[in-house]
Amino acid sequence: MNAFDRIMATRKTRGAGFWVLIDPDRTAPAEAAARAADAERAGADVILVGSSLLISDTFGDAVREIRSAVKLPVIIFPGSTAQISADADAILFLSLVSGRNPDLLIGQHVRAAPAIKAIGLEPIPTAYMLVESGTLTTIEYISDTKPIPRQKPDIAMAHALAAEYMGMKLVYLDGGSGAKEPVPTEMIRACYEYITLPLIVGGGIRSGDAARAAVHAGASFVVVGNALEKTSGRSLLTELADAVHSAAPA
Ligand code: 1GP
Repeated sequence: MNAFDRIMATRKTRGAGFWVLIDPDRTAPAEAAARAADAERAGADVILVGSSLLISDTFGDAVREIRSAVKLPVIIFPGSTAQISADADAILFLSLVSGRNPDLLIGQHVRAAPAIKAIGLEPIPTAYMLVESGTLTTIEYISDTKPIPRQKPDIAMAHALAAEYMGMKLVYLDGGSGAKEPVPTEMIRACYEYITLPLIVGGGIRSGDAARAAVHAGASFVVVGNALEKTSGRSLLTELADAVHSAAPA
């Protein structure tokens, strides 16, 4: 089964998927592997690996060590064409559709696609939408794009529908790593009710309650990164996994 089918299967069997994001810039490869194994034990469904800005040169090592530590799908969440590895199961082939930066809409994709094909990595076409989060996030600064205003669910709906009509397979509503506020539940719900694509939601989710609220509003997959880096993470991991798996769109 390919990675896309595996993630869709977890959505079917568990209601929603809990995805743990590991930033190779903030976690040395051996520690990244240990954190991925902890996440797997706690019930995570996917390990995402990536960073909107990569300073270190350990990306390849991190993906390889994580791959050997877990059976879960290891999926790249790339910040640039530098983040490609044959050791991953798949890559979110992201187009930053909420912005108007052509390099992040199509430019980097043209440069990356031949390399992705050559190494046999599975691309998962994903519309990436950056949502205002109450602080200037790294992704907002680096991408040089304006996030969708928090009080404008209609803007998110129109972008999500355009992405669906363009043939994307997933829509990622992201406040950006370290977001002050998670994506508003009203915006998640508005997109959930308007389109048929599964929604990934992340950025600023730090508790089971916040994760549960995202799933209630219609998220199929919830991503948590930052909050798990700040503690040893194990009890929070279990809390988050249980919250995501016991919630359902209401
Ligand atoms: C960022 O959605 C991810 O792109 C995760 O965000 O690090 O704030 O959990 P956090």
